[in-house]
Amino acid sequence: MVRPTRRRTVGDELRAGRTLGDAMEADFGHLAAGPFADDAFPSRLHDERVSAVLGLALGISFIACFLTGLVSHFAQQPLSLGFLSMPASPGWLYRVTQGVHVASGIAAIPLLMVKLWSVFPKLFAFPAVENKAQIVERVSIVPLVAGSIFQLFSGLANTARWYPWEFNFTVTHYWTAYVVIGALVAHIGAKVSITRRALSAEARRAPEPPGTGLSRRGLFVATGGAVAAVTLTTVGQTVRPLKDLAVLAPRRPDVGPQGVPVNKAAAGARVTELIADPGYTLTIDGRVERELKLGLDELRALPQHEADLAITCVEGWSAGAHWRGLRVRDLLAMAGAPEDAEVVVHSIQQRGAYRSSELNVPHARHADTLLALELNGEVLHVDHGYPIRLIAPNRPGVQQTKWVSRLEVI
Ligand SMILES: Nc1nc2c(c(=O)[nH]1)N[C@H]1C(S)=C(S)[C@@H](COP(=O)(O)O)O[C@H]1N2
Ligand SMILES: [Mo]
Repeated sequence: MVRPTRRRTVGDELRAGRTLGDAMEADFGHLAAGPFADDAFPSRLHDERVSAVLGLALGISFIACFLTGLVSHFAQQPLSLGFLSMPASPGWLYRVTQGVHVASGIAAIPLLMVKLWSVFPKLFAFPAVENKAQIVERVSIVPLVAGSIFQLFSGLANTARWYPWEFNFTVTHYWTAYVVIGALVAHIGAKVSITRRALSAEARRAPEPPGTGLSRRGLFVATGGAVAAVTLTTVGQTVRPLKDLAVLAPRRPDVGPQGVPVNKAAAGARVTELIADPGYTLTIDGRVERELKLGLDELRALPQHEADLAITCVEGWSAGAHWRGLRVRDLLAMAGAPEDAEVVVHSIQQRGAYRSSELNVPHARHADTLLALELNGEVLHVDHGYPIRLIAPNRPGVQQTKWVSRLEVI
């Protein structure tokens, strides 16, 4: 009598000492079809070394983007978080960190696309996991991929001032950054040994994977070319010598009244009538010995100072310009403000997020922190903040308050 052989189950295989992956394969392998079949993704570029090299490039750009993003975030915190406050020099620092932030984010877009393409067959891997540790690794892919796509898309949209959403961009972009970096650290931890192997000198010398079609080297050249193309066509928004190449940048750093771009025009800020008032005055009050109210003629008669300073918009463009006006520290001294004065700079603008900003002590005391009356040799244009605007070194553009009407010493 022939006893029917019982089908061996995953449990039998595991008891026989097989790994989870092999046991699944033995029991269910015959079901693997369509995208789950071994030969479903024929390109030879779904390859360990391709994924590792792209992963390394992406990791570097994400970390650069994250750290420079933190600089920008902390630069915009209120004075009460003083230990995080920005120094006033070197004057070019924020321009560089914010330029790197936006450029590394833009460069990451083609990198992420190619990386996702190189690894996407793993979504259909059969069996889905080989061992229990992989469950954690696979689940952490969800916040990593979803968060990365969200950060790059929302950041890019922000550079174009396009807000197709209801949430607050800065808050959401900031907190999601931690989700992505946390998931990235977990991912690097899980992949560190594979990555080491795939990036080793030996793997570099190894022949191209078998098959036809684009080679690994060809893919790297094409991806590098895409990164170079998106960088060179946008970075001119902040790197002046490349301005003529910046065909994909939302801003050209030399296009605007008096050769400087404008973010919020006087009409949009509803200040046109307020600034045309002949009785326009600058008030200096708060923690001062004598409150001052100075008319425009009085301001123009005071000693003027000149400085070359950049406006660096958080959106990624920056423009250097020549400014002339009053040193804030001279005005503070006139009013008898204490040495450790911090200042809230108020605009005459009645509504809007950026109608005031704060000066910490280093900024308030810096010789180049000006209330400017002139820009590039002319009286300030209304859209640049006529009659008076703040301009100071090493500071995000959102804090370069226009149409200033009051310095409140605190
Ligand atoms: N009162 C006021 N000041 C403001 C703004 C504003 O909306 N209102 N926008 C800020 C932003 S976001 C930037 S980038 C700079 C731009 O200055 P500009 O228009 O002279 O180039 O002004 C800043 N000062
Ligand atoms: Mo800005």
